[in-house]
Formats: sequence, C-alpha cells, structure tokens
Amino acid sequence: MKKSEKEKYLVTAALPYANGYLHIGHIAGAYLPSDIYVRYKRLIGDDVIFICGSDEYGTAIEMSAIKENVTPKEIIDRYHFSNKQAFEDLSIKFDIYSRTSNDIHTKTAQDFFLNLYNKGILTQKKEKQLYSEKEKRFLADRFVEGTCPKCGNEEARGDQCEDCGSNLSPLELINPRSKISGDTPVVKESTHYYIPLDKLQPEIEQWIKTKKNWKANVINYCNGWFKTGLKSRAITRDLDWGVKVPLENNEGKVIYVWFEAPIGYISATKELFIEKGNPDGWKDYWCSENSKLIHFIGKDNIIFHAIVFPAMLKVYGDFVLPDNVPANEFLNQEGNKLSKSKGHGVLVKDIVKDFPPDVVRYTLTSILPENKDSDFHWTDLQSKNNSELAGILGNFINRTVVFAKNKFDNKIPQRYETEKVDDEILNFIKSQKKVISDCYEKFRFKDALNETMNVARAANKYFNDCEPWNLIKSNPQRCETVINNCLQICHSLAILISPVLPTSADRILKILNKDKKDFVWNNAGEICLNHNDELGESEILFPQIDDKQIQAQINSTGMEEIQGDNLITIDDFSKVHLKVAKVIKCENVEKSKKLLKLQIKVGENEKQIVAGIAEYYKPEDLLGKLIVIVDNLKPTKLMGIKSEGMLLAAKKDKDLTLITVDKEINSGSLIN
Ligand code: B3M
Ligand code: ZN
Repeated sequence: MKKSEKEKYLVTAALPYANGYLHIGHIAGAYLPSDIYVRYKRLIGDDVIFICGSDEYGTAIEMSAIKENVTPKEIIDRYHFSNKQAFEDLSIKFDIYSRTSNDIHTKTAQDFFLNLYNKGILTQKKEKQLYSEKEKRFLADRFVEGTCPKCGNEEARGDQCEDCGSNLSPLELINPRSKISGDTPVVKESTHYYIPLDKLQPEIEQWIKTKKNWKANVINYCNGWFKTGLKSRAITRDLDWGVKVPLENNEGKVIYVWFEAPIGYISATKELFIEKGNPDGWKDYWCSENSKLIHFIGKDNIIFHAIVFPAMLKVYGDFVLPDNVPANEFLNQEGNKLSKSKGHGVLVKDIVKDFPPDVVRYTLTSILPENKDSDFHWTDLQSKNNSELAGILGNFINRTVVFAKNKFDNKIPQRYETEKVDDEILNFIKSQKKVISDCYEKFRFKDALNETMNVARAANKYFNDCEPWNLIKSNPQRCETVINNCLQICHSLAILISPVLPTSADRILKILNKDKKDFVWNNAGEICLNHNDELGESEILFPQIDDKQIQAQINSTGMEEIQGDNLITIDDFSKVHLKVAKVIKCENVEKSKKLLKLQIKVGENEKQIVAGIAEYYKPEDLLGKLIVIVDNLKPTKLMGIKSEGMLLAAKKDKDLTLITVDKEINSGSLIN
C-alpha cells in the first residue's frame, strides 16, 4: 500500500435502503453525527471525504414493488430522491450521495466477488430451498410465509417469526406458502457461495483487539459474536433484483445485499473522483497507509461493518480496514408511541417543513443515543430552542450586536487596553477549544455540544459582569473595549458551534458582516474583527416556538406526550400478556450465582425462562408452582441461554417473593 503525503479521512454513513422515508431515528443514528464530525474535521484543516448513497437491492425492495405492482426501479427512484433531498434539507452534506443501482457499483461489486472467487476463498454448498413452480422462482427469506415451528404463529416469515422472535430458515416453516401468490412451494436444490467467516474469525478477532479507542458498545457486540463463533455466510441469493453473480451458469442468482452494499462505499468514492476528473483519486483514500476509514452506523449494522466488511477487505487485500466504527444505539420517539396511521414516527421530510434545520440538529445532537437508547419528545425540541438556542446563544449574539448598533453606530468599537476579565474569557475559549476537540475526536458529540454551550454561557456572564449599559456612561472607552471583546466572542462562537449549527454559524457571520477568511477552528478565542468595520443587519437567530406549534406536531404525528404522573391507558396495559404458568423443571445456571433456568407450561406451550432469583429460591422450591409471567416479551439470551418470558416477583431491599395465584387455576390463563 502506498502512503500519501497527508493523513486522509474517509468517512462513510450507512447507506439507507431506498425503501422508505428517513425518520429522525435514522438521522440521530448515523447521519447527523457523521456530518458534525466531518464539519469539525474540515475546520481543523483535515483532508476528509464524506460518502453516502442509497442501498437499492434486497428482498424488502423487491417485495414492496410487488405489493404496489410497480417495478423495483420505481420504488428506489421515489425514495432515493426523496431521501437525498431530506439530507440536504437538514444540511447533511455528503461529497456524494450515490446509489447502488449505478453501473459503477455493479462492476465494483462483481469485481470484488470475482477476486474472492478466483483466490479460492469462497466455498460452495448445495442447499435445499423452497421453489414456486407457479412463479418460477426460489422463495428467499421474506418471500415465503408459513406456520412458525416454535410458537405456532401462522404468519411467520421465511427469515424470522415476529411473534416469538425465532430466527428461521424458509425450510423450517410448516405449511409454507408464497407471500406473493399463495402458491405452495416445492423443495429444490440450489448452489450458493459462502464466505468462510468461521475460518477468518481468529484474524478478525485479533485485529479488533488492537482497537483500543472503539466505543464500548461496539466492542461488546463484537465480543458477543466471537463468543458464539462466526459462521460461514451465504453471499448469494436466488432472486431477480440485485447485482448478478458474475459467473457462468449462475442465471437467476444475485449477490446478497449485505455483501454488495458496503462495497457501495467504494463504488461511490470512485464515482466522486470520476466527477472530479481524477479517476484514480479514490485510491488515496481506500488504498493508502495513512488514510483513516470511519463508518458511522446504527447498532443494527455493527456486525456488517466491524466484522463482515473488514473480513472482505482483508481477504481482497490492498484496502484499508476501518479505523473506527462509532455506532450509535437507537433513538426512540416518545417511547415508541406512534400512531398506526403514520407508523413511522417523525419523518425528516415533514419536520423540515415546520422547523429550521439547525433547531432539529441541535435537539437531536443533545439527545444522541451514543451509549444507550434515547427518546425524542416534541417538548424537548421546544425547550431546547427556547431556553438554550434562543435563551443562551441567540441572546448573547443579539444583545451584543444590538448594543453596538445603538451605541456605536453599528461599527466595531475600539479595543483599548484590556483588563484581566477580557483576557480571561478569551483564554477560557481557547481552553474550551481543546476540550471540545477532544470530545469530537472521541465521538462524544453530546459532550461537545454541551461544552460549546458552556462558552455561550460564559459569554453571557461576561456581558452581565461588565455591565456595558453602565460603562457607556461611566467609562465609554472601557465600554468600547468590552463590546469589541463581545463581538470577537461572537465570531469565536460561530466557529465553535458551526459543526452542529452550520446555517446559524453562517448567519452569525452575516450579522457580523465578516467573511470566511478567518473561519478556522484555531481562531476561536482569537481577535479576528477589526476596529471600525461596519456590522451587518441584526436579526433574531432563533424565534420562540410556542405551545400551539408543538401541540400541532404531537397531534399530527400521533405521538402522545408522557405526562408527569406516568399514567398509562388500558390499551398500553393490554399490550402486556400476563399469564399463569406452571413450573415443570428448574435448575441452576452453571457459573451463575443469580440465575435459575425454568421450564414452564403456559397452556399447551412449553417455554424456557431464565430468572435472576437463585439467591432467593432453590430449584426444588419452584417445581410445580403456579407463577405469573409476561408471555409476550421478546425472547432474549442470558449468559447464552434463551429466555422466552419474564416471571413476576416483588422485591424490597434484600427480600424477594414470587407472584403466585391465590387458588389452583389452569396454566395459560390470562391475567387482566
Ligand atoms: N441499508 C441497512 C439499514 O439501513 C442498510 C445499511 C447498509 S450500509 C452498507 O439499516
Ligand atoms: Zn414463532
């Protein structure tokens, strides 16, 4: 690999499926953090490119097309252009927003596949698959439904049962039928190509061990997969819609979407440099020793970006591997209380119609799900705007420029000899600059924003403490110096806040009538404005958002505000299926002091529950007991053991008692 003269940054944001509109959860997951990061990096003078685009293959898109009776192309065009616009409306500015249906991607993905094939890395396996004679096609993943062998749900999908959460393969379904025609499929053999992740695991595991600065959540997910052991993964599918497998005698086979989509980052970079008239330029970022590849994603994509794609890049050779994968958790919306009619939560294309992009960016940045899931509330947007953006940042800029306009003829007053307080505030800004940089470099965007706002807070305090409204009478020269200093601080604030609020930063510059010549990170806390220069026109940066506007949003998005008293409706309660269950087997969980493993009967069904009650009950105490469980909890794993529900217990201090029933009743009885 060659080495370019300057360190380079290749920043990517997950390619959204062109199969639905973007909502604010997507934005908070990958796109806003990456945009902020890129803006910050450019301000400190780093060489960065920022890559994104639409992910346009996969069964979900083909299925939508069939459902709507249109071509997949119509679906992807609709969402590609809408989502591209949504990003622009939020000032999320990629160097390129490409699409995986472009020719350059087909070629790049096929080349990648062939490279691995020719090296003998891919393995081949014959598999039994469901095939519809009527439709003349294999029914992959979501194209088939049937009865779940685990829970009896009659509408389980070929890849998963949504009722019990089990991962399935189409062949496990009882009474399978085509999701499209209802046809009963037959079993036919088909050959698929696999990437042997099992063999690559030691190398990948070793490589991730060297990543000391990755976020804890990302490392934890990876370690979880390593523990269960990576499996060889099929990278081809029998489908129409996708990148064709570039080998003879493979008609009707496409490359699995999760194999080709990340290659889309490479294709998009190639496209960008073709546009720039430098077709080989992409290599400076993908194939150069001092290039840093950084993938911004949501947590559901971690395995593909931290394990599968790096494994692919490694076996291909010549490529840089990700330097970091700063994945976020999920942003929920009003605790997920979304109306059925809308169902998607707050869509970007809607929110940007009613609120300025910076207000949305500010609110989302302040609640980014960096280490755990977080929640968006409409009232947050209102209070962040009114009390922080307007009340702190807008207030300082406004009071400064209005003062200059009224008392100094809208010109920058003289800077006479400064006093200790004047130097202190500038020194504080200089030291904050380092603190904020450190936050950005560690992908701690919430902290970066808070530290930036601390500069605005300190600026207001400085203004208050200096009392320029008194100085103008008592000591006009001193007053000039203070207002000069405040204007310099306005310029510094524009620089520091610009990664999060790019439009507002530009507006501050306009108010100051200042060009971008000095607009670099290093100039925060420095003197950049000249005495006697004319200021621009002042304007209110962040108008107040009133209750009516917020209530209208709550109504139209079908989201309910959670009241302070935490009341729930009967509908909320009925979502929880409480049932009586009988314990038929119970044992300790090996190596755990706290866990017991219970086999229970819920009516006709048998289930397994893992419960943290071993310190209070012995296995034999529970045998035959009637207990109360939450029956429809999503299955999860505790110490690698599946748990398909939760039992109810009351706990106070060091005491715990199981909830049981007052008299004998059939297990499976519903509690309400
Ligand atoms: N389209 C999945 C998603 O949007 C997928 C990301 C691809 S990144 C290469 O969650
Ligand atoms: Zn099921």
